[in-house]
Amino acid sequence: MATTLIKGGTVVSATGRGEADVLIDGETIVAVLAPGSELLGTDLTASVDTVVDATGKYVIPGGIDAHTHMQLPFGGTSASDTFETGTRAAAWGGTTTIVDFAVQKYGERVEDGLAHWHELAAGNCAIDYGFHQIIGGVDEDSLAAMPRLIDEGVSSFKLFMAYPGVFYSDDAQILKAMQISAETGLLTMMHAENGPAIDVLAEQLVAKGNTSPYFHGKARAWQMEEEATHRAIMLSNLTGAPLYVVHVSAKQAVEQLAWARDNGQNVFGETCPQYLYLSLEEQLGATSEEWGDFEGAKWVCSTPLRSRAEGHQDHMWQALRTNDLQMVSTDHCPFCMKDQKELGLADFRAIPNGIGSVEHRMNLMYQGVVTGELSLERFVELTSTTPARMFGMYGKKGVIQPGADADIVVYDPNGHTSIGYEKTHHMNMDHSAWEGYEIDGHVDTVIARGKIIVDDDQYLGSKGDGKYLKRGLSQYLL
Ligand code: DUC
Ligand code: ZN
Ligand code: ZN
Ligand code: ZN
Repeated sequence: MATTLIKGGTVVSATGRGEADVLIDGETIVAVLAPGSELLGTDLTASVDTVVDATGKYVIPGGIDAHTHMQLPFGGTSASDTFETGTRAAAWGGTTTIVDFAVQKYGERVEDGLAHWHELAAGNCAIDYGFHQIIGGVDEDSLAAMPRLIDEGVSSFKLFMAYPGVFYSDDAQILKAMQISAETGLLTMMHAENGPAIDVLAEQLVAKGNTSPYFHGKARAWQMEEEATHRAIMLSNLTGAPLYVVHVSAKQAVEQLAWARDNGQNVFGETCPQYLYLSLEEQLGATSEEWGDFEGAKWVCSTPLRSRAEGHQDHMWQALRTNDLQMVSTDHCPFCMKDQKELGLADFRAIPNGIGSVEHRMNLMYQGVVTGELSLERFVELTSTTPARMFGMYGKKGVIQPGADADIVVYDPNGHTSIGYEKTHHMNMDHSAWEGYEIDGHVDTVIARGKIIVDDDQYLGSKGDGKYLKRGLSQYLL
């Protein structure tokens, strides 16, 4: 097996940092050594196959993006990244594991939905991948199938309180699914927005001629997120189901989660880079020669971007520091403007929802370290260690220690990354939602299960490098 030594860097974990060399044998980390690369008197530098010089750089566990939607069918089209293009873009940005959402459509067998997702991903991924299961139709069959997901390595499922007629679950369905969650340890993931009420607001806006992308955010008001988050929390309280609320963007929803956690409930929340950096005001102001005020469609996602004047973004950063929110994922769900987002030119309700960020999450979150919003250790915890624990991968993933998979990023704090469509863009989209972002930091080397897949701006990976990850139960279960 090939051996690699990462030498001279500062190894960072969720709990601390220190200068150390990391020895990799094949796919696995075998030692974290005091600086100097000597093991029992042997100079390793001379005896390994490859030496990676990490002097002056951070050596961090590879990013884990636990919320992606490659090829998700949505609004008559499908998310534009395949597993091949999306995982390659992820690798470029220092993410070495994704957890994507397999879809059970209404009326479909859960097993068939999952099998289809395996077909889409198998042999196509640059990095390791796992699945959550979207339960798009809670009924007797899907409820019976849910416990069997655990044997398939799928230890979490997602329900939608939004999107009536598409993926939606009502309270009775949520209650039944949560009872199974409580019994089995399957983690309940919730898209918490009051979909039926949102649909009424959206219809009323469109009837008055308010059809532009900005009104997507007006219809999906923060009250709709707060209310649904509270309802999910109370159903979790009643049933004892562990609850993970995805893509939290409203400060009032964070307050619900904080309240529940302070009451001793096992509930968790994730936010995404778009809710930290982007705002409804910027979306309203967005215009271009090509698209006019439809430019704002680039940032149509759900939950929506929130008002900066109302302070949501600042509150998200704060909640990441105080552990009211525990993770940052992307909700990567890319759509091109041409032929996809433009389906909603006349009516914002027909704009496919989603932003592509899988390539940029690590850099965007590192920028939070630069600006003093996060410590370096908290950055590692939010982007890798907690995702690994939350979704039953810790030990193999999320940590640099002997026995762990050698998923490692050498990150250069003195490097620079300019984000934009013509620049560092590998996602299969015709624009970037992050145009013009300048990052004080750079992903220099990416190692996935021992293989160097990105090295100094060269891509060395290939499709099929990534393997399916059978996940265990959440390591946050009580
Ligand atoms: N939100 C999005 O922005 N896209 C896909 C699904 C979702 O809930
Ligand atoms: Zn969602
Ligand atoms: Zn999502
Ligand atoms: Zn470089």
